[in-house]
Amino acid sequence: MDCKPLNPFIETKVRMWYRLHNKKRNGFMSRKDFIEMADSFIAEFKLDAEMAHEIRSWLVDGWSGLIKFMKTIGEGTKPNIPIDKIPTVLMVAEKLSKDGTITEDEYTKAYAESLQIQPSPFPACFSEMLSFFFKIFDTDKDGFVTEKDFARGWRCFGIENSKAVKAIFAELDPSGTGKVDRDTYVGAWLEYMTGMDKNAPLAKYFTPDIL
Ligand SMILES: [Ca+2]
Repeated sequence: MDCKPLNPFIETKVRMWYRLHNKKRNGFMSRKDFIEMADSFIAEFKLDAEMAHEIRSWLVDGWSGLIKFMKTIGEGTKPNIPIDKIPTVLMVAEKLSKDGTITEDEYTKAYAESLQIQPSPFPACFSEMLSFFFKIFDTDKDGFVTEKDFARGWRCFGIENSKAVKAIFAELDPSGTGKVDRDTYVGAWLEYMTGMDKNAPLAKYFTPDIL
């Protein structure tokens, strides 16, 4: 079964995100690329074994994680994973489990499937992942992320443009407190991946100029 095309604005944003974290800028992401990305976080934030394991499961095996997450939807009832509606999610998870490469088109299609099945596992699963990253970035555990830690984290994702990162941080921290809380961080990413606001902080700055 083929899923509907994504809304063009959301598709543009999903493709932009793929290009941003495709550090080699070669159009392909392999298991090895995701392992390298996880390793850069582990080194930069000196993650302990438990956190290192968790970041690998999110970054390297994220699509398999999404499939597992779907088993938790409808708690108390028998999980009913609509396999026929998410063929690209399954294919991408399978490829990345075996060091295959995924393309931008495959990533975008898998994303569309995961967003369009009902109930979509994406917002809840993605929020959990974002909260985990926030925990990493909040290095002094005060419940806030500073601009410095924010920039360190985003560099690990492959976003080196410090001017853009500074501008995004300023949008997330409009009163200039120098810190951003978890709900603001998670909300900004959820808006980026699922929302329609063209002036939202990430949508505004995640443009080809940032690459
Ligand atoms: Ca902090």
